[in-house]
Amino acid sequence: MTVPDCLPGFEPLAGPVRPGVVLGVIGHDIHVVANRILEIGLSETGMRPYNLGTSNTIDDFVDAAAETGARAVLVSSLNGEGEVACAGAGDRFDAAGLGHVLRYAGGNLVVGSRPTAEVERVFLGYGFHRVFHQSVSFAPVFAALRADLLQAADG
Ligand code: B12
Repeated sequence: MTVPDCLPGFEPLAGPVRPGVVLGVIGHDIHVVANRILEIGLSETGMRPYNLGTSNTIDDFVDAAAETGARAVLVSSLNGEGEVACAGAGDRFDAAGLGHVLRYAGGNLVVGSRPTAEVERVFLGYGFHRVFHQSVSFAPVFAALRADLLQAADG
């Protein structure tokens, strides 16, 4: 039996190697389920995941992107620590000469209940390109990532 390289609808992106994507959970947050599923999904949709697991700072994502040449980072926060820990994320990437690296944040990004639009505004202000607060499906994340990577390659 031939095992397909990618899920149907997610054929390999152009280029000699699969695009690298760093993912991980920020802060002292122990929620790992979405992180593990995201890693599997990235592989199955044509990406090359580098999973940092839990207990990361924004600088860990910056360092990993520099070391791997990743084209995107996916930052998870489920317990809400992200609101403090992600502040200034875009500036950290810019300072490392990695302003071109796509930055997504997702999970339960703040402590307690807040309007999604407000949470998105905070994280976009931190320099993330896309924000998925309490989203329910992974497929739109992978579709958006592929579209953004294609657009970045064209631009
Ligand atoms: C399982 C669970 C636990 C387990 C975790 C086991 C483990 N090792 O993973 C245990 C029991 C240990 C636990 C502990 C705690 N938990 Co808990 N936990 C949950 C629970 C029930 C499910 C989380 C889960 O795995 N869901 C399944 C995955 C697939 O979904 P998800 O995590 O929601 O992620 C989705 C999206 O957010 C998105 N996503 C996630 N990351 C990313 C990243 C990117 C880039 C993108 C695009 C998308 C994305 O993708 C997923 C699919 O939609 C949720 C409540 C709930 N029903 O969601 C609470 C919940 C996350 N926990 C919560 C809390 C508060 C805690 C504790 C602080 C409780 C305590 N006082 O001790 C501790 C955490 C301590 C710490 N240091 O972090 C809160 C967080 C509230 C907040 N943000 O304000 C929640 C929401 C419960 C609640 N309603 O209050 N928890």
